Amino acid sequence: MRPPLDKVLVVIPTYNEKDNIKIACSRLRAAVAGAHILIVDDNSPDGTGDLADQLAADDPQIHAMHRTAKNGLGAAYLAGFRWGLKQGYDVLVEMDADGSHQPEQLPDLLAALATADMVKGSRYVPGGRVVNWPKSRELLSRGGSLWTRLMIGIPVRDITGGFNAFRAATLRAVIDEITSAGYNFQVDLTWHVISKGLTVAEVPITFTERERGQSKMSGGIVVEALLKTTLWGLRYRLGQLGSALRRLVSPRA
Ligand SMILES: Nc1nc2c(ncn2[C@@H]2O[C@H](COP(=O)(O)OP(=O)(O)O)[C@@H](O)[C@H]2O)c(=O)[nH]1
Ligand SMILES: [Mg+2]
Repeated sequence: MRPPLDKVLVVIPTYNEKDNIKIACSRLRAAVAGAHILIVDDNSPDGTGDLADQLAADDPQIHAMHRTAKNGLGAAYLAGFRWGLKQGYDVLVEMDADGSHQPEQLPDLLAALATADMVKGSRYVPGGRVVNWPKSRELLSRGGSLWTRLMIGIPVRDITGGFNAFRAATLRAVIDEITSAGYNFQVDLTWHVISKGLTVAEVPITFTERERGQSKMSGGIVVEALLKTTLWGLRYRLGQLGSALRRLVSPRA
């Protein structure tokens, strides 16, 4: 028997999202009435943290966590996940604050979790779409996914996607091994889940570029992702080579 999937926590990391966070929360509350929301704010200078406190004061299903400095999306998620696991949620979800992920598609992710350990909202499976993204960003994302697929050989199409749902047990199995602070966090999580022999399902989503506020994507984030996936890939491919050589030397081993 698989554990229940009733108690859902959506973790939303924020840095300067005062024009977006309220809309994201109300859309989420309308789309999945039972879900709780945890806003993890990194001391945003624009006052997003105060707004998160107001939202939490007005709605018992909304919670706010405050961190002292901008330490990357991955670090914010890890803190949010740890809180959620301690509170006993069955399902933990990652979602951006800026409207890129559609809360109305969360029910599709949750439904797919019935038969998977992790579900990725995917732009690059049939039915998935990207709206209003500059060509350069799409190229970076598709190129990053392809590079990662080639390097670490896992069959996930949208490996950098950030609209994801996890069973609590899945996160418990990997959380202490995740080291990426920036956007490579998404690759890190997916790769560790697959390495444990757990299943990842991809469901199509529509990703829409933000209309308000600014992206926090930077060159440093890209470099972290490139270096890490290449390193993991080399390690993985060397491991494969080692096993092949061992089989050659002693074919029955
Ligand atoms: N707490 C926190 N949130 C962050 C940080 N960097 C990005 N975010 C949030 O992560 C989500 C995705 O970031 P965004 O800038 O939209 O990235 P993009 O969609 O790849 O351009 C948004 O909700 C951001 O506010 C960070 O360092 N700390
Ligand atoms: Mg965004």
